[in-house]
Amino acid sequence: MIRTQVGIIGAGPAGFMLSHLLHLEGIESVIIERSQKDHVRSRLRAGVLEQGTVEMMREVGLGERMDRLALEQHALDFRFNNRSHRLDFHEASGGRSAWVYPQYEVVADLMQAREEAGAQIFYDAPVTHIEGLEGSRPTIHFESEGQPLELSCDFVAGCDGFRGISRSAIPDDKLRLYDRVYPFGWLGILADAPPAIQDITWGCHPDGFAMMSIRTPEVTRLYLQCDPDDSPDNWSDDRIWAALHKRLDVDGQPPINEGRITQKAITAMRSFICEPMRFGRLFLAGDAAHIVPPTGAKGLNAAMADIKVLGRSLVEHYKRHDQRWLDGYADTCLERMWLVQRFSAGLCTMVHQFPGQSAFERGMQLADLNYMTGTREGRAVFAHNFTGLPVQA
Ligand code: FAS
Ligand code: PHB
Repeated sequence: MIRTQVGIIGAGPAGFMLSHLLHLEGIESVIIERSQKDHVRSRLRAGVLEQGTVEMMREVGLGERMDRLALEQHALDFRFNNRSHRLDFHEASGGRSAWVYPQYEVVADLMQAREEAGAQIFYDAPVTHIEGLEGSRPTIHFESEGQPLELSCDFVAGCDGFRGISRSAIPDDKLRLYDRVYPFGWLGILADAPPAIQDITWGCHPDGFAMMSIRTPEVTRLYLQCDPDDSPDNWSDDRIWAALHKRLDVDGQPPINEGRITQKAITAMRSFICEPMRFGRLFLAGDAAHIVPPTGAKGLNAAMADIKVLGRSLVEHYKRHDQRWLDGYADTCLERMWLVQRFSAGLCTMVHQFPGQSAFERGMQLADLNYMTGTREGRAVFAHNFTGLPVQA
């Protein structure tokens, strides 16, 4: 039987950041991860960090490489009615920004920090079940190198993502699940093509949504709204570039740059949230508790916001024997997460074309886009949400 203070299921951004935060406070943890280390490191996923996530990385000593490589973003260029509508969220938020710094870089920084600190991390080690959550010493059962192992701990952090096991450890009669599945997905590509402009660009076109985002000065991440059941094999490079030009190019702006496509994948769209985020000594964080459509770039950032609260709560327990933070964890995270859900779902509805959408609904979308980009109040609401809502921790 292995013993620790906090057992962490999942070596994604949430699990790694929690383990790092606890280590900085002298609190022990063990991470158990079902995938192999290389797979954990190589997953593409998110690309944009909110101001609060960047500040958190700096506060925990992980700012140096990020500040060297991250690309600070001040605006988002909305394209509709064949025009560019630049929304300067830096100005509209009183100087807050968003940064392009891909999730795989965040994970690499966290993984390196934990390994340098000698963290105990089990890779290729699926958790099979958790017991004793309503007692004082839960046990996490997992497999490593074909052998069943057990981890005894004070608390379990369920950082195992949407398809993890920890949420299912909460009895059905205690769980309330809220779900919305969208009738479209995103075909995401990575291209060796420099960004045409330095702002992330959204195309809100009658053919469907498109985005040009940035990864490095030489590499762009591009997305096209597509059928959720579509296959990347149906999208030749020519078809991809034709659709991106049609949805993103407008008068008065340089057309998007083409280049060698190095990655193609389709992501489904979903809004999901589970209540409660705590059961006994189990605390859910990140995608284990909630999913947002990637439109608002909130998935990774919402995970980090949960961890900031959970880290503070565990420190208050261990260092000051104060239970109030742990007792308030779920409510604190859920209050903020419902606002993040609202922003992400609202953006998703505003910029995508829905099957069978009426002309009136298209009119409403254009009215929302004009209000959000064309008024000081609309820009302020977008900026407040896109650069990141405050975290109570
Ligand atoms: P993660 O899913 O990152 O990590 C959970 C970990 O738990 C995984 O490593 C998994 O292997 C492990 N695990 C699961 N079950 C286990 C078990 N039984 N035992 C042990 N380990 C187990 N967000 C954005 O903001 N912008 C985007 O553009 C974006 N694109 C995305 C594209 C895709 C295809 C996906 C899937 C997600 C995307 N997201 C995006 C959201 C994504 O970034 C998540 O929000 C983020 O990874 C959440 O981090 P974690 O909560 O740590 O969960
Ligand atoms: C991304 O670069 O992956 C990205 C950028 C902005 C968004 C969503 C995703 O709103």
